Amino acid sequence: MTQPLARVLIHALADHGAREVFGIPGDFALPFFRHLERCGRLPLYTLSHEPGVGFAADAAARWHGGLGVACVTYGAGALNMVNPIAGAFSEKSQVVVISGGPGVSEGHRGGHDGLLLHHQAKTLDSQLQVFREITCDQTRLDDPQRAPVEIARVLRSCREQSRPVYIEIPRDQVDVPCDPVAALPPSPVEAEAVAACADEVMARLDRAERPVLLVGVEVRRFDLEARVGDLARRLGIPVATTFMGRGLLSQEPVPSIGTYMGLAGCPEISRVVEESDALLMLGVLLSDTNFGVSGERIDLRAAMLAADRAVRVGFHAYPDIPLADLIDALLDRAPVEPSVCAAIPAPALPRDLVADDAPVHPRDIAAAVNDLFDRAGPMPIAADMGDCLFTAMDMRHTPLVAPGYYATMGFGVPAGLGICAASGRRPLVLVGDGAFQMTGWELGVCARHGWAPLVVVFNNASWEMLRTFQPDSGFNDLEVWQFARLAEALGGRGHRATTRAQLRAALDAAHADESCFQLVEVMLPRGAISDTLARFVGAIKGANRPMGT
Ligand code: TPP
Repeated sequence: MTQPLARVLIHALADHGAREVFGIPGDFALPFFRHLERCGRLPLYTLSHEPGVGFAADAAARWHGGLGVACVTYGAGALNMVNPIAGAFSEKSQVVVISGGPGVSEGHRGGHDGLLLHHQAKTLDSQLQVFREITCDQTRLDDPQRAPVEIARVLRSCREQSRPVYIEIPRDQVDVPCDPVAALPPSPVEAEAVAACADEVMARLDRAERPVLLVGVEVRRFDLEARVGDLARRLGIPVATTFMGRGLLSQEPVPSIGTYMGLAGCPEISRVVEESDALLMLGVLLSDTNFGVSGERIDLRAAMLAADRAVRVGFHAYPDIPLADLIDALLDRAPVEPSVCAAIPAPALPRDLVADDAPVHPRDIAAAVNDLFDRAGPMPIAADMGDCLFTAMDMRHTPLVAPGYYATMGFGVPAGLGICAASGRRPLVLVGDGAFQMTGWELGVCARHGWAPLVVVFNNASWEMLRTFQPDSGFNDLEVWQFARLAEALGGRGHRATTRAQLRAALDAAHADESCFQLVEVMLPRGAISDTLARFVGAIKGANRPMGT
């Protein structure tokens, strides 16, 4: 039975794993938004600025392992979302961009016969061309006959490749009758290739004396945490997460040794991973941040890597092996009962904050958060780029979303809102003052949607991470904004802490009040940075040193 094209798209999104839509309308998107609201299949959360929409959709996708949907208008709206979608592409997040577009009947104007269309950049296609670069599949729904197969293909690409996709819906096509979308079967996989690959991986693990599992974001993107946890237990292999994968398997009882960060990380963890004689990397992105700036400390040619639907075992390459298929094949070959794992203690985290009048150091924030989690239970964390993310490495292992590789600022607050929508849970948001200046205003939408995140602003009146790279700079100084005072104006409650005693009191008060968002502004002296950031910057400076110095 046919339905308006907009409805067909909404149902297809939900059937492929979307649970909500984030968006900001515009005249090219109004007809689609009308359908979204009336259809009611997916809740619609409007925000204030398109970067926030993109980040929230990305975080929602990361959280529930389904599709995150970002719905915007043509030109001024969609092009405003290029940065978050580029980040989602880099970090393999399943975001669907839906943009309204010029009607099919308007398509021949734009320069040929007179009037240009507002929001148009260079040509009517410019936006599609831009998104071609940062999405893995695209379609413009200008033919209702083909629309169901186009939608099915694009949404399958999003799921299978775990990268963003782009769908443009011309504003005059929204109500055109259209057949429903039949989901495509998974792309075919050669079972014998999977078996051969799993045999080789198992043989290497069996021979090894010091095997280690290093897990990365694809494990979460493809909803494989429970299966990987099972595999680690049955094989009796210790598990480390990458920097990007921090938070993975935090709900699983696995022999965890913490987060690997190479030179930037805890030396004991680095030693275990780097000295492994069979390092199995599952869903790991080979990036500088994941490998503590340099991959040279690990012999990547000897390691085993399953990512991007391919597996590399030493010099052997197996194309077209989805991560889930490999893990299932390894589980088939693993012992049924758990195996003993030689204990490798995870490093101690800061705890037991001394609540005195001393100024606050980022380590104190980690201790205060750990104390809070110990007392009241852990919260999911959304972190921005900046020292707040490095400080999060000293917090208890709990689900975390953060731009650990693409490293864009502005992610933290909207990502926290994405978690609110996607999980119904209250997140802890960590954000620097510089990043808060970019997207912190999105907290103003909390009252409308009934969200009450707990936000901690690391206020050092500085782009401190950059100052660490370049200590003699003046341009990294920021003014001291009164963020706690802004909270009330945005419908929340603010707390300001300058001492460690005030920090504890502020966190406790903020945690106790769930009636609105809470903003705890922690004043930090310039130059006070986490040990992890200090090591990270030191490692980068070392890596960039000219040869021979
Ligand atoms: N613009 C974006 C969108 N992302 C970036 N990563 C940068 C610029 C470059 N950058 C990296 S860290 C940083 C900047 C500007 C400073 C971050 O400042 P703040 O949020 O206050 O955190 P802090 O470094 O003080 O911990």
